[in-house]
Order: sequence, then C-alpha cells, then structure tokens
Amino acid sequence: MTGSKTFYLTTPIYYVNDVPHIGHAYTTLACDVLARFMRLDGYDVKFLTGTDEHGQKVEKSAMNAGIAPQEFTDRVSQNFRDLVSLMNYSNDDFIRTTEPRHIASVQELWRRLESAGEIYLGSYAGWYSVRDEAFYGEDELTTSPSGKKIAPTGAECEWVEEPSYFFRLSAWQDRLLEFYEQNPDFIAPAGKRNEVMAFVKSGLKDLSVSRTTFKWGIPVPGNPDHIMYVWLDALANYITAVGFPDESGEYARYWPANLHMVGKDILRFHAVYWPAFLMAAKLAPPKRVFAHGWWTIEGQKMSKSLGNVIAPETLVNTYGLDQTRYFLLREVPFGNDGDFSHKQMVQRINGNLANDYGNLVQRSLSMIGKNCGAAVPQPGAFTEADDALLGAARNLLPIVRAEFQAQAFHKALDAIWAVIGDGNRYVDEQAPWALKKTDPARMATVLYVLAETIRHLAILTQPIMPEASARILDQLAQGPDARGFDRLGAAGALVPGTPLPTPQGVFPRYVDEAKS
Ligand code: ME8
Repeated sequence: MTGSKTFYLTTPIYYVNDVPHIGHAYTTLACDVLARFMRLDGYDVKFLTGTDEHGQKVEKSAMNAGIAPQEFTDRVSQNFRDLVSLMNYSNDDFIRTTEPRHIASVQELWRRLESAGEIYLGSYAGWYSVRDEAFYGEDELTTSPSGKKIAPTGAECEWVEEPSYFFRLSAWQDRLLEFYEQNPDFIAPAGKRNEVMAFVKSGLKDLSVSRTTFKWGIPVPGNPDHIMYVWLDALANYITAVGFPDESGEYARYWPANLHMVGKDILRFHAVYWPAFLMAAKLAPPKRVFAHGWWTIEGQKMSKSLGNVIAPETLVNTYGLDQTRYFLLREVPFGNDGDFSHKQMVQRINGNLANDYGNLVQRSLSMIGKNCGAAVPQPGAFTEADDALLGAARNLLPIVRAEFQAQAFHKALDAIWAVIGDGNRYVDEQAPWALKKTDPARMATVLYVLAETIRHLAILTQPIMPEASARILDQLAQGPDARGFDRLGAAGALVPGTPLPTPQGVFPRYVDEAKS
C-alpha cells in the first residue's frame, strides 16, 4: 500500500425492509471488483457498504412484523451483512444508520446547514411516496383506475400536510449546473448526466427535509418534534464512515469520495441533492457518481407478486460464486439494463469459462505436468508467435486499467478474453503435443509462453473471480506476494525449474439436470 494514492468508493446503503436480491448483489459486486482492482494496482482503498435503517418505509415494515423498529432493523440488516460473505465482498466497513457515529455526524451536518442559513422552518403540503421515500409534484403523477395517485416509478403516493424544515435547494440550481460543467466526469454514463442536467435546468424547488408524523428517524437538533428526512440522513453515511465531523484522519485521507456507485433509480438523490447539501455545508462534493442499469429476470420486471425475485444465494448455490460474479459483470455493458436468463448464464459458464479460460489453463498446465517434470519449463529463444502472445498478455494492464477507471467492466473482460482467445489459437497452431516427439526443446518454449500468459490472465482476473484466479495462481506456484499488478510483465516472470503442484480443473461445465 503506497498511502499516497487513495480511492474511496461506496455502494448505496440498502433499505432493510427488503431481503437482498440480485440487484443489491450487483451494485456491491461492481464496487467489490473495482476495490480489489485498485488495491492490486497499489491504491490505499476504502470500500464502504451498509444499511439504511430509518424512514417511514422501515417503520411500517417493523409495525407489520409486530416488533420495535430497532429490533426489526437489527434482525434484517443481518441479511445484508450475510450477503458480504456469501458474495466474497471485500468491504472495509459496513455502516448502519442507527449507529451513534452516524447520528452524531448527521446532526452536525444539519447544524452546519442551519447556521449557514440553508435550512428554514415552513410547512409542507404535497404528495409523498413511502415506497420511494420521495416527494412528488402534482404534475409528475398519474391517477390509477381506483383514483390513487401514482409516481413515475409506479409507487402509490399519499397526501402529506405537516410542519417541515426546508433546504434551500432552489438557490443551488446555478451552482449545481456550474459544478456539472466544471466536472464533466461527475455523472456517468453520459446519457444519465444529460438527464440530470435537464432536470436541474427545469428548475429546483426547496426540499422538505424533516417530518413530524412518524418517529423513526434522527431528531432534528434543537427541535426533536421533527425527525430528519431519510435521504438527508442516508446520504450522510458516506461522510460518517470517514469520521465526520472529525475532519482530520480518514476524512482528510479519503474525502471527497472517488466514486458513489448507485442504481439509476437513485441518481437524482446522489447527483443533485447530495452535492447541494455538501456545498451548502461548505464540504467538498464527491468526485463521481455512476448510475448503473436495471436487472430484469427472464425478460420480466422483478417483483414479489410475480414471485421471480432472485436471491443471490440461489445464484451462488446453483452456478457457483465466481461464475455468478463473472456473469453479472460480463453479460451486460455496465450502465445498461440487463436481463438474467438461465440460458445465458449457462452459455457464459460453458463457453467463456469452461471452454475458453478453463480449457486454456487446463490443457497447458496438464501438458507441463506430464511432459516437463511438473516444473516451469525452460524456454529457448522466442519466435514471433511467442512474442506476439506474450506481448498481448503484457500489454493488458493499461487497457484493463483504463476500462476499470471508466467502470466499463464488460470491456475490461472483453480485452482479457481476447488474449484468452489468442492463447487457445496459439496452442492449436503450435501443437505442443506433437512437438513432444519432434522437438522437445521447442515444446518447452511453447509451454513456458503459455504458463506465463496464464499467469498474467490469472493476476488480472483476480478482482472478478478471486477464488478461481487464486487456484490458478496456486497451480503456477505463485504465492500471495506474487499476485499484485507490480508483478505483471518481466518483473514477475515465471522462473524455469520451479516445481508445480498437480493441475486441477478450475471451471467445471454446467450440466442442466433436466437434460442430463
Ligand atoms: O434506494 N437492478 O435503497 P434500496 C439493479 N436506501 N440494481 C438494483 C435493482 C435491480 N433490479 N434493484 C435494486 C435505497 N437495485 C436507499 C439508498 S443511499 C444513500 C440510500 C440496487 O434498498 C441499485 O443499486 O431500495 C439501487 O440503487 C439500490 O439497489 C436501491 O436499494
């Protein structure tokens, strides 16, 4: 760890009223993959996830379950902590908004906003959706056949009238637009940036930031009849986790965050409200917000009523952990919506993993095991074909790094798989099994080139598939110190004669039980 290059990235904090599904697993997975990549690339990383435990929605769910909100959140937030080990996430912290550190942080943020004159007391009358925990204007709503007011997200709204504090969001319109202009990478992908800018240009109203008609929230300092609007509370988790209000220590080291990863449903909160709150409190806004797309299941929206909600556990138990991690990030261009289908999953497992990557590793390593005394072979002079393959493997890091920095995970994987394809073609062309009799020295060179190529591939696939990549690196006798990106290229080249363990398959084929 260099200590100088830091990278702070966050997932949304998830509402505890739901059990985790593929969508939650996806967002945190994308962050995990990026966090692992940055650590291997020498960064001092802080990767945060957690749970959003206040608000009317959670209070209602607790009431329905017949227990007190705190007991309810203690119980259900565990589901999200369990997801961490299930999916092999490497987060450095897990924040819960009911923790004392968070309550102190949000109350201080409030005080700063209030003393800067950014918050005033008024009264709110308008439409509110508990499901979205969001206010809507009359013009945004439609009316259902039964006369209910429906938000653009499909959520039902109710009329709310109560005293409320307001944040002067309207005063931030121009400064937000200026901020977006000056920071063209702040919102990604580009299409989403345009949407947010159009929304801000259309005019911002002051935002109601407190409620009085229910109790499950953080009290407003100096006026405990009010609790804070759950989004003000929730967004502040990102500064709480780096020690705010203490602005030395982790805050100085990691803030502003390099990346808030979110789903497209909550982009507005992160790209409009959050930078406005921060700038109003004289704190630095984050550097980037990436809004990824939405998963559907076999072409349909995921919903409890359709009974098609996929639990991450089901995916991991059915297809394997690294297979699931790979599929989710390879199948869909990151940022676009995606569809989960069993057929596509099986195609990816059997095609990309078993036939392409697995086959390259297995046939190369088993030939080395059988024909080179189970040790790294001694290469002779390299031919043009050898240099071409090694060059492609050694050139991967800058390509993959640029794609990761743009959160184009699918493109990073495409680049890695292009070299896997080159590797398989090289094996076919060089036919080391034939060289065994005709030219054993050349066979040794070919197998060395393959082993060295595989070493590069396995180092680079670690962020996506940590376990499978570790098993490949074990088979190349590459210990924990030999797995960082600083070992790519000649620096970490395999040493001829190093004994190797017996090779074992890493990517089994998926066989549909119904068809077997
Ligand atoms: O909004 N496809 O929490 P939440 C892809 N507590 N991603 C999905 C998804 C799907 N079908 N469904 C959910 C909240 N997600 C607030 C956040 S942050 C300060 C507060 C993911 O539990 C996606 O990341 O409703 C989405 O933004 C998030 O879950 C919403 O989680």
